[in-house]
Amino acid sequence: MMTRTFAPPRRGRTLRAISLATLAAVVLSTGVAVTSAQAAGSTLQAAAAESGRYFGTAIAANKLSETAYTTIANREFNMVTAENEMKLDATEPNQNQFNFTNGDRIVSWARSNGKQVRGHTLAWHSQQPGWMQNMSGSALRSAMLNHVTQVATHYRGQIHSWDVVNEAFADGSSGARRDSNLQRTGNDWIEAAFRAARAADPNAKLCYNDYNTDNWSHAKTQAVYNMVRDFKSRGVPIDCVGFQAHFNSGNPVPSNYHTTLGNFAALGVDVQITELDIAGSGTSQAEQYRGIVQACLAVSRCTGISVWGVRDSDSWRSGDTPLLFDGNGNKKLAYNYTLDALNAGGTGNPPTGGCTVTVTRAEEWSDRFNVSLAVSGSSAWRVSVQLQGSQSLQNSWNATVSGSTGTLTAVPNGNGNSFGITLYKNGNTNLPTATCSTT
Ligand code: G2I
Repeated sequence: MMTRTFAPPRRGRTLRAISLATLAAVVLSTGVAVTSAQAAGSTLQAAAAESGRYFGTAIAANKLSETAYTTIANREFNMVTAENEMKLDATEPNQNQFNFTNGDRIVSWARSNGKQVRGHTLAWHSQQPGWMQNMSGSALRSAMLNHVTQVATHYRGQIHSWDVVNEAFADGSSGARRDSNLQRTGNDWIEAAFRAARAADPNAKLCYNDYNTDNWSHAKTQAVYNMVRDFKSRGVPIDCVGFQAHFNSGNPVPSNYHTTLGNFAALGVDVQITELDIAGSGTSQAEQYRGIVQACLAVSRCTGISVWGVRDSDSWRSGDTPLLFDGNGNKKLAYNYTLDALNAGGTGNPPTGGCTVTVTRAEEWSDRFNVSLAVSGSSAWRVSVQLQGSQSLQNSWNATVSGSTGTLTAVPNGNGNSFGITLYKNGNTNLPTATCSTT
C-alpha cells in the first residue's frame, strides 16, 4: 500500500480523518507539529501522481506547433489522447491503406515528453471512412477486425489504454445497443473487437468507452454495466471502462457518480474518466470539476482523469467554455478547484500506487501456458494476479505464490522482481491481469 500521510490543513485534508488521540500521540512522540510529508503538487499531473493517478488531455496534432498550447500541455498533463488522429477515418482512409502520420506525431510528442498515451478509438459507429460506411455483414465484420488488428499492432507497446469500442449503446430508457452497421453484423461484434485488440497488443489495457453512463440509475449505465459483468464472467478481455464525462446543464454531474464508478470497479475493471469537460463558468463549473475529482479519488480503481482539450478555445464545443484554461491559457477557477481536490487526496489509492507490473505471455502447451510478470518501482511488492475463467495454477518460480484459482497473490522470495507462473488453461487462454501494491 502506498501510504499517504497528513496533508496540511489548509488543503482541507485532513486532520478530521485522524483521531485526536492519534494526532496527540504523533505530536508527543515527535515533539513537532504534524506537517505534510509530501509537497502539494503544483500541476495537475503532479497532484494526481500523489495518489498514483494520471491526469491527461486530448491533443490535436495540428496544434503541436503552437508553443502556447504545448507549454501548457507539457506542464500540466502526463497522459495524452489523440482527439481525432487515431479514429477510423484518419487511420484507414481507404480499405487496407493505413495512414498513421498524425497519430504517430502525437505518440512521438507524448513519448519524447515522458507522457503515456490513450488510444482512441478502434471501433465506432461514427467517423468511419466512406468505404466502411457502405459495408455490412461479414465483409464489414472482417474489415472491422482487420482495422482493430492493424491499428493496435502498429501502436503495440506504446498505448496505456485503448478505447477498443466507443459509444455502442443507445441513449434513453431502452438499455439497448445503438443501431449501427457494426451492431447489425451481430451482437458479438464488441467482444470480437476486444479479442482482436488483445491479440494485437497484449499489454495495453482494453477499455469500453461511452457517454451518458455517469448516473447509476440510468438505463444506459445499467446496460453497459451488464455487458461488462457478462464479459468478465465469460473471460472476454476487458480491463477498463471509460466514462467520457461531457457535462452541461441538461446533463449535470450526478450526485451518485462515485457509486457508478465504484460499482463498475467492483466488477474487476479499472475505471477512467476519459473526455471530461463541463459547460459553464465560475464557481458552479469549478464545483462540478471538484466533484468529479473527488468521485474518482474515492474509488481505488479510478486510475486517471483526462480532460477533452487544453484551453476553452481548443474544445469541440468552445462556446461552452468547458475546460480548465481560458482561450489565453490562463488557469480558470475550475483549474484551481481541480488542483486542490487532487492535492486533498481521497480515500482510495489505486492498486498501482508505488509499483507497476507487466504481464507477458510465454511458452504454451496444449493444456497450459507460462506467464512472465515483471515488477518495477519497488522491491517490496505484492502482486495480485487475476486468472481468467477456470484457469488454475500449476507451478510458479522466483516468487512465493499463494492461491490456485481466481486471484493469486505473489510476494518476493529473494529472487528479484521478475517471476513466472504456469497456468492450466481449463478452456481459457486469455492472459491474466495483475496489479501491484507496495508493502
Ligand atoms: O464529440 C465529442 C467527443 C465524444 N466522444 C468521442 C470523441 O471522439 C468526440 O470527440 C470529438 C472531437 O473532439 C471533434 O474534434 O469528435 C468529433 C467527431 O469525431 C470531432 O469533430 C471533428 C469534426 O466532426 C470534423 O469535421 C473535423 O474535421 O473534428 C474534426 C477535426 O477538427
